[in-house]
Amino acid sequence: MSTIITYGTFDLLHYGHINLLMRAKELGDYLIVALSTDEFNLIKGKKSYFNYNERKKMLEAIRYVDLVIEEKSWEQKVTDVKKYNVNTFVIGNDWQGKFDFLGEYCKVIYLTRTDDISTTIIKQELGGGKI
Ligand code: C2G
Repeated sequence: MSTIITYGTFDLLHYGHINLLMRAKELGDYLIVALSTDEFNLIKGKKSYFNYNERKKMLEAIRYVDLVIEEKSWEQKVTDVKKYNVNTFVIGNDWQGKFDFLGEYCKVIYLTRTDDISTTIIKQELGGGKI
């Protein structure tokens, strides 16, 4: 069984997230999503609209996702890769190169981000009254 792991906040879930998760799952058999906790989001400088439990519930409903775990720190990735016997680490190419160090433990793949959609765009357009 080939295990994939990816990390993120996944707030205001949208088709860019789904594209990422779908392609990640195509790379193996079992997809783990390490979901940023509300506390870690603050460290990342992010404030999510949905809290951790709400975001977890939505991710667990996605057919590509097999397990959701907490992402609490920048430093947990090597531990996670070992703990879950991960074969491939996957993330969007907005992080290109940032996690190459994981190559010592597993494959590292950066997938192309989906254009013209982001949580920030959604917030700006809704916040600006543009429905
Ligand atoms: N994503 C994408 N296309 C978009 C928006 C997001 O492919 N239009 C991808 C991102 O590249 C990331 C995943 O969806 O792989 C989750 O996006 P975020 O929630 O923004 O993740 P981020 O805050 O970058 O967290 O330790 C790593 C961090 O936790 C990553």
